[in-house]
Amino acid sequence: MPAPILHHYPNSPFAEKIRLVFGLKNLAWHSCDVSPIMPKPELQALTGGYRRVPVLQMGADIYCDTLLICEVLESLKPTPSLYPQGQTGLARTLAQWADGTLFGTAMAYNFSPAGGAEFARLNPGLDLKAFAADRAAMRGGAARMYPGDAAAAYKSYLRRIATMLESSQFVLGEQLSVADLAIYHALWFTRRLPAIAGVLATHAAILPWMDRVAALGHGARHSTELTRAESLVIARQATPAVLSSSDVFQDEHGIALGTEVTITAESFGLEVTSGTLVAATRTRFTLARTHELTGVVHVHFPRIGFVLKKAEH
Ligand SMILES: N[C@@H](CCC(=O)N[C@@H](CS)C(=O)NCC(=O)O)C(=O)O
Repeated sequence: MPAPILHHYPNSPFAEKIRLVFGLKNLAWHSCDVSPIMPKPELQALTGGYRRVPVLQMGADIYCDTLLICEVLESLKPTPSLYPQGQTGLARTLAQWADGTLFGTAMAYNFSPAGGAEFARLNPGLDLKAFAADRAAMRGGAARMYPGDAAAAYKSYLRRIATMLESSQFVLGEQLSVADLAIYHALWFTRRLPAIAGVLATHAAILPWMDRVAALGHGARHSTELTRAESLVIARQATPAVLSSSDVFQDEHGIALGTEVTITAESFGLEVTSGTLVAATRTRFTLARTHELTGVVHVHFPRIGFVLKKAEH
């Protein structure tokens, strides 16, 4: 089994979610740094186009989106589980709300004028104009929430989260779940901006819970950073894992296995990945594709949040 490689950057909240999964499961992993803005030629050589962060690489298997990465790491090491027994639907649904609604609201709050100025102060090396232009292009013209609306909604959501924590250690009870990690990563970015982090202290339960989640740590991160070029060599020297024969093909699109297809995120970062559809299970798609820098790789996406189409020739 090849060691997991996480393609990420330090400031990425979604990457923090996965770093904490490594901590929860005490997994060994390699880190490979990605630029926070385009261009990202090495990452896109691996994914075929998808540019969001993080991406998990296991040899010549490339897993996009934290929804899927969590499932992959859960199969790699089932305990401690991200999905407590009897609460799997609730944990996944709450995590989806957090990754979508809560995260969008938190980021609009974080990049309101005071938070944006603090971010600029703490990241003097970052070209802020290029960063803002990159994210505006990723939103594809969709507006970000207005600061006042974001502040009001964020405060309501923090009240709700605090209520969930009134009588238990974690949001769904005494066992941590994927919902804690999804809620946590949105708040984590706010906490890194001291000028606006005070909002997290308005409810007594939130910061101690954040400390409990942070205490998971990041697992056994290899002490040496993998270079982007090395990650490509690893892909080239590996062969994609054999697809499980027990996975039932589920066709919802009228697209047979073996068809040339494209996969695109539903929103935010619409770069297209194309390849041959080699698996379509209940929950994920797998494309086989070839790039001169990687050889044949399998790129995996969750169904939820992604659009599958036949390639146009
Ligand atoms: N649904 C995706 C969202 C990932 C996401 O939006 N990541 C942010 C960073 S936290 C991103 O990719 N930003 C643009 C970039 O880094 O290029 C997931 O769960 O992985």
